[in-house]
Amino acid sequence: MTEPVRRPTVPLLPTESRARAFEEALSTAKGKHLLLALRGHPDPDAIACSLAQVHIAQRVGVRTTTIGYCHELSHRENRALVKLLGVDMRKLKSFREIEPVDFIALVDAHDLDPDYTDVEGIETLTIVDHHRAQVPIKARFIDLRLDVGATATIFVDYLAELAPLDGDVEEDRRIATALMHGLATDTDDFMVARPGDFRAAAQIAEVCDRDLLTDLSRRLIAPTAMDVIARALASLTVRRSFAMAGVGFVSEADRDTIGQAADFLVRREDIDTVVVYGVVGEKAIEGSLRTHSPSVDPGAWLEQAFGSDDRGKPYGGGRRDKGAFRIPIGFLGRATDRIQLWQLVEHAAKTALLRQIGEEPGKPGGITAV
Ligand SMILES: [Mn+2]
Repeated sequence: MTEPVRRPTVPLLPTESRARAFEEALSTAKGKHLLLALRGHPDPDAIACSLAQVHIAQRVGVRTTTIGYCHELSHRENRALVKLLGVDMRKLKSFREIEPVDFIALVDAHDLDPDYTDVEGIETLTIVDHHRAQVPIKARFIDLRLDVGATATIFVDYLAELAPLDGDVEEDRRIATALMHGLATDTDDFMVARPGDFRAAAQIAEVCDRDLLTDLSRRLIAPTAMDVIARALASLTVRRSFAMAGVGFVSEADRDTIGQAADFLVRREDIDTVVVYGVVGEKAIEGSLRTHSPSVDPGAWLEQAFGSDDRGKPYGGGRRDKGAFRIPIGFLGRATDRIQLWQLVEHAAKTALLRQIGEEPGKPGGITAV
């Protein structure tokens, strides 16, 4: 076979050599225009890695690097990040909206967002990501590491090798701070960080702007999430170290608030596991589990509690310290008496959860019918 094959660099290069290979690929864009095309709603990890790649691209002589995105900066905290760090980002749909793009680069994603248009014929130069590839990926340089909690960790590696950050340079401090923030948000404040993430954080800690980092990590809670948390607190039932809360009806746009409520409640001192559930979009009972109990395996636990659908697929799944479930309510969703519908859901969910923790519903200490 003489056909040239662009092999992914992943299986071929040890991590130490990848920084140089990344630099080499990037230097193909010397004097050219590179578009860092972010996928989905840009998050702190993706934004931080973009800043790092722009920094390295400047060093190798890329003429212009544009950071582009096509979906809103959705959380106020992400907008705050962009503002506080003065990140120059361009919202665009068509690649023709900006000066001609010579090459594309992807960070924290391994395929181009399908919502971009006029992308044909432009080569993807580099892909740096930490998500398992769901689709075949193609680029001149690929670094896909599944053993890190954030793409920021990979960029800390590159920077150390290619363009060490200097604590006396404002721009360098800004990049380090963004990377630290990306690392923190992608690893749930290092709770699920891997050894590589800790090493990366240690490497950039000295260069970070501590005040700016504090401002960035003052997490905001959306009013809708606050409302769902309030409902969860009002309906909280605690049994030994287990807690559960039903939050009623939640719109599809606000489904993440159920997980946020669970994140909040699991911090209660006397419990180690919590399940928060609600009816989302009048279509399904959805719930989130959070635990720091060593004996609770979220996936197995939820499967035992709620079982499986007709095809044998469990309603719930999870790993490590979190899990989620979704049980379609089908025709019942059309019921116009929402109070009754909720009572039914609440009863079914509580019954299943109490059985799972070994309490017989309806018996003293259990629940009584509403
Ligand atoms: Mn990430």
